[in-house]
Amino acid sequence: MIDIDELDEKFSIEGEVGFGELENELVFVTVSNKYADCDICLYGAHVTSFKPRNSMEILWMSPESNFEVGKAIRGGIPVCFPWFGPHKTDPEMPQHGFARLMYWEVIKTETLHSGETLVRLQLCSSEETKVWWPHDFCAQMTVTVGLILTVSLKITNTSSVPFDYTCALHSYFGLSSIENLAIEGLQGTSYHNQLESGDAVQEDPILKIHEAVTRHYYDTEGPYIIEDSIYRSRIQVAKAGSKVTTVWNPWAEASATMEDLPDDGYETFVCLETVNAFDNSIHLAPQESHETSEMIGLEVKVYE
Ligand code: TA6
Repeated sequence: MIDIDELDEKFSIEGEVGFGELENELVFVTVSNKYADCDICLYGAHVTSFKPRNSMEILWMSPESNFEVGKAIRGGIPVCFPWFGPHKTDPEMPQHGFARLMYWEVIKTETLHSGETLVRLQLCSSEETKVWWPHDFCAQMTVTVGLILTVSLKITNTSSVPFDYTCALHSYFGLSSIENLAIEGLQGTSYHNQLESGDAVQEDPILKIHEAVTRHYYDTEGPYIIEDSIYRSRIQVAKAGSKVTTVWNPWAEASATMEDLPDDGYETFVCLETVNAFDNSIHLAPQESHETSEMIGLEVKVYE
């Protein structure tokens, strides 16, 4: 049971950081500073909203998302850990790991000298996590809210034996329409097409999406631009500590089968995900850490 008064007492910052039950009794940290507003759900360490001051919402949330313990939130930035996608050997295990299905603990809030706000959440191994994964670990999700939103997932191996994990910051970006989307920054990179089980190289400087897409781009550094010609927006997505970038849109047929997505939900978002998986799973020796980070900001382009 989360005690909101206790959280407030320990971690609220007047006029800047607060706590409350926002969606169906799930507890959120709300951040508001001179740069932006941001909501982070403690369930999953899940950023559900990032709105730079005087600007549009950057992230997309499904209007039919579950906000219920035991189910994943659809939209925002799901944290996938300690595996990305289906479990390697056991189809009964939750897709994308268990980190997005657990409450994280708040361990720090701070106003930085820049006026940005830092919020740090933590999930460490316990009897509950060991039902799914046998390893001792500590995961920290640091969210820094400024004109740029930085989300950083740091995993530390707190055991005496090495382990491997995969992970993703599975970000959903809002669009006027998928037809108006152009993603820049992937030209010349090879990718695995999960839907056709084949590999290819992206020749075009711009990726446009006209059908279901699940592509895992290898050896990618970023940054990327998500351009929306009707919103006249250019969202820049940069990353660090990640070698794979996944682009996902389910399109109509799959959307219709997903209970937490409207049938036409695919029309107004794209996922551009900061990933470590496949040939780039992370190996951690005892006491070693690795950080996977994503930096998201809006660039306003004036069209002639
Ligand atoms: O990252 C792409 C992907 O793994 C897709 O295959 C698709 O299933 C998507 O993530 C969403 O997964 P979820 O478990 O959140 O429905």
